Amino acid sequence: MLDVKGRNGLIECETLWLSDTHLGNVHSKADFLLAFLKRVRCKRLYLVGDIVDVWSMHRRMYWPEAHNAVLRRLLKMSRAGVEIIYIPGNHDMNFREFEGEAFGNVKIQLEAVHTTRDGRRFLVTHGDELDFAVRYSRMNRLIGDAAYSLLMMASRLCNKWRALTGRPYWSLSTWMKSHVVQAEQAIIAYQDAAVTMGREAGYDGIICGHLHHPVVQQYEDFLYCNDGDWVESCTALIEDEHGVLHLVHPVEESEMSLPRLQIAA
Ligand SMILES: [Mn+2]
Repeated sequence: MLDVKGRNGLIECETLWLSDTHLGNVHSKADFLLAFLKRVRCKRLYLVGDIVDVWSMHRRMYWPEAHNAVLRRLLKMSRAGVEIIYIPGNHDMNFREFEGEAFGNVKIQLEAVHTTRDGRRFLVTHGDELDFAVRYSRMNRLIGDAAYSLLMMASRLCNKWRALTGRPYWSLSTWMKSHVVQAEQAIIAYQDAAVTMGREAGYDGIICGHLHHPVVQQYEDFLYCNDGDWVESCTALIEDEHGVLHLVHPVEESEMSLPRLQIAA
């Protein structure tokens, strides 16, 4: 069983997957991420892409102390013996040229194969290579860079107003993505493409990020996992001592409240 000792207790797991932290982007929820990292203990950590948002820093340089604190925390985990595998995504694709290199205990790989404690083999990849599945869909326009920034801005304003009026945190883009039919169809197309790719390569499942749409979903004998992001949903994926994968939501509802933990299968 997953060891969760209360709201501020430690979260102990075998493996942790994080992606789409978008450090360097004004919308990154680095404070929440740092609070989560201080609570979690794992043996292996996969950073599944878009960890540092190099793209957004081309437009605007943004690097507050909290973003350095996250990197310091990751290095501390690495020094303490956590094996860290960094799989660059599309926003940090500059680091793909370091494929096969290691910075201390941090290994850079384009993808990874993870075997769970119960012997299942998962392909771990950021997932932007699956964009072809949604290229012509409305989703592409929705999460297109400019539109996405605008949406995030609207969401921030909305939440400022909600905080001022005592309402809990609410994710506009999460709401939009799940309410716009075309976006839903695009997510389905993306997931189907991920399942097909993983299945044809002989894996038992796939673990990716990129979509900012956290979910653990069974497709017959194949498991699709998306670890989410730290821009909107603030989620991570963990493997417990039995090899079972769980999506964790350490931050919920109120941006003002302390991180809270919820577990979905
Ligand atoms: Mn991405």
